Amino acid sequence: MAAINDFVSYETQGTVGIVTINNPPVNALSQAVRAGIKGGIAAAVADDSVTAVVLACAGRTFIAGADITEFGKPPLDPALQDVIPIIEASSKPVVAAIHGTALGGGLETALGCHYRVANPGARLGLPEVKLGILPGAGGTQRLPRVVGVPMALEMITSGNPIGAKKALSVGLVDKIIETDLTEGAIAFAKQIVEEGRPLVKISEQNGKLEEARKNPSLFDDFRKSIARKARNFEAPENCIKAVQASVELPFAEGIKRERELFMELMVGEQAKAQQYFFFSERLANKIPDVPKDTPLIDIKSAGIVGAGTMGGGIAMNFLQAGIPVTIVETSQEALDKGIGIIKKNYAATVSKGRLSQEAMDKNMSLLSGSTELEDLKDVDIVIEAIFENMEVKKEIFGKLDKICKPGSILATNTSTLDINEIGAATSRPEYVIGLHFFSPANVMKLLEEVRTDKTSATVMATCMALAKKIGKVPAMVGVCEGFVGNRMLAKRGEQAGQLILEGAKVEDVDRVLYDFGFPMGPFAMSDLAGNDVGWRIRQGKGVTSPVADAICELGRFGQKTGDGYYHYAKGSRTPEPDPIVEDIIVKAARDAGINRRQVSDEEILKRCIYPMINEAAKILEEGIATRASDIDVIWVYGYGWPVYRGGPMRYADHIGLKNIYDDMLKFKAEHGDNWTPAPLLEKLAKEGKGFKDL
Ligand code: HSC
Repeated sequence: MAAINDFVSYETQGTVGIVTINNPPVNALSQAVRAGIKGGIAAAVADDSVTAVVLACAGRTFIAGADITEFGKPPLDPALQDVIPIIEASSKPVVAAIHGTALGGGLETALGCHYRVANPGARLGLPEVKLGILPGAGGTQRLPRVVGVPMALEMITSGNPIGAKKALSVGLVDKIIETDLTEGAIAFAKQIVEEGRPLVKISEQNGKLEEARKNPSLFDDFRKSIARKARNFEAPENCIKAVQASVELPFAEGIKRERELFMELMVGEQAKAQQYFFFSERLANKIPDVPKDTPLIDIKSAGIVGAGTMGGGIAMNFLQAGIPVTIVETSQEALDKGIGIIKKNYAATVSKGRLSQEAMDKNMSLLSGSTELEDLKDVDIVIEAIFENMEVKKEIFGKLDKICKPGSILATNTSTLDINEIGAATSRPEYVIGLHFFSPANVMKLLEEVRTDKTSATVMATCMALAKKIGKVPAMVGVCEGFVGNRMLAKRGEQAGQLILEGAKVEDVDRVLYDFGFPMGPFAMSDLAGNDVGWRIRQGKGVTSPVADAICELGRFGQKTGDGYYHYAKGSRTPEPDPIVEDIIVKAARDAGINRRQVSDEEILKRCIYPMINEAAKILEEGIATRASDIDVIWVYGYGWPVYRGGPMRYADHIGLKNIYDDMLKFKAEHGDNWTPAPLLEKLAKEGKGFKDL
């Protein structure tokens, strides 16, 4: 085997030249890899002993894309968009041998090859849109030529990969290799030569574009179909324009257009924020005082206490991952109801075609119910998901401690209670941890994991790995009231409530936050979650909130009762402003001696967002969150913070901490000490720094 450079090698097997990339962990297309591919192809073309070439990757995956760490730095030759045409121009057929994931620039490289073979588990996609950009090395021009325009639009604007079987059916791969991939690819390459099959240059294939040429409204129809999902995002629109160029322009012109549209996005704030977020999500997996090689507990079974909405949703995550679950309720009736809801949820997914009946049956077969905690004695982890009551939780944890085998993890889904205290109710506090799922628990990606003073490294490392296994994105935080997410949310809620007393309309507050990019504003969110939830918590704490309480006293619990902060017509989820609510607010303001006034959209936004940022600064100072970027992960995945703004901490840095600090002082002069800037915010602002500098 001859080394082309440190990351790419060239060897021959009979008449086939093999160019192998070895750039762990994901074979990203760094400058050296690009140079190596160029050199490898040149070596194969110059090698008279070979008639065909295989492009393969060592390690766990085919090329997973451009090297994102090179983005924003001066470009280094050779550019990928220059290397791919060299592959395509090879006088000998080049076969890409795909395993793992061929993503972004990786798939674009494979599309430059004349043929593609893959193993059955391979996944292929163009996820650039998730990084705020578009495929910039020919992907928007070549993919539609292979899979047709509608499918290319879908793949490029969603960024979601497809499996090998699907790829085969649409012509994106030519063969699935069930045995050794490289050997299979070599055999395939030889066969190509023996059969005298052509060098398929995708750039010259126009057949699949014809249909789109006859249907000019296709692009506008597609735009409309993704409008809700793509709201406020810049990249999907440029993706559509680039694919449109593949239909309307000759290949070379289309490539130029792709480049322009790519660069437009690349220099924008959204791309920077989304790329920052990509690394933030991965950084959140790392806990500084938990070494990488910490031994893990093998989680082969789970128990869940409580078959309510949360318990059921949590169970579904485990079932989906193939982990058997025993769910425990206090009565058979409650148990049957809970299991019935899980079944109904799966059935709905089956009817929408998003789950096969077979998969549903398999999931349900992994679920068992019980009314006895004793049935959890052998499980590897228990997650308690009952109502928020410290005494009851302590009692349950005390019992679980005695029932469960040594070494099993005892987790609580509490969103408010002190988990140190819960841990102290057991003889194994080092095995106690918070696993705070977000509702609906089978949908929301975030898992806020809460370490106590005693949680062991093994338990933390196990729960971080477990999150990934059940399809969640974890962030580890410490114990405090509301942990990270809800503690910050409470600050936004306080201001939203205050703003409507001062004169802002409920629908204005919601509109401003919706326009900012949240899926909905705080009042619509409260109506969705149920206004009675907060009411009960306030009653428990002996605190009042005049407007929110008055709304609940009228039985206006939100969408489920048809009325809340808004009115909902029968069977509708569309919020309609309701004069009754306005009357309640006006009266509450009068009682509090507040002179109502016009409140600007700018003030609404600042007053809702800045207190959250200030609270986050306190959270960081207290060491409750490890890094500012972990807070961003929590807000994007748990609360729908728009990812194109990176998260609250990244947004704060974008606005400038000095600007936020100055506004905080202005608000303090008007509204009092609640607005006192956190010492960390003050320090960073005065030093001209951002959270990124911590
Ligand atoms: C692209 O390809 C643009 C093209 O159109 C070309 C444009 C040409 C013009 C360019 C002009 C400038 N780069 O996720 P994991 C790291 S855009 C660098 O935990 P998994 C990751 O940070 C790219 N690093 O593993 C982590 O590092 P850590 C399109 C990358 O097994 C480690 O690898 N491609 C990287 O759960 C392991 O990652 C994508 O968006 C990259 N491309 O998942 C794919 N990808 O250990 C992005 C990963 O230090 N990658 N790393 O924390 C993924 O989706 C996942 O990593 C995989 C593996 C599914 C590949």
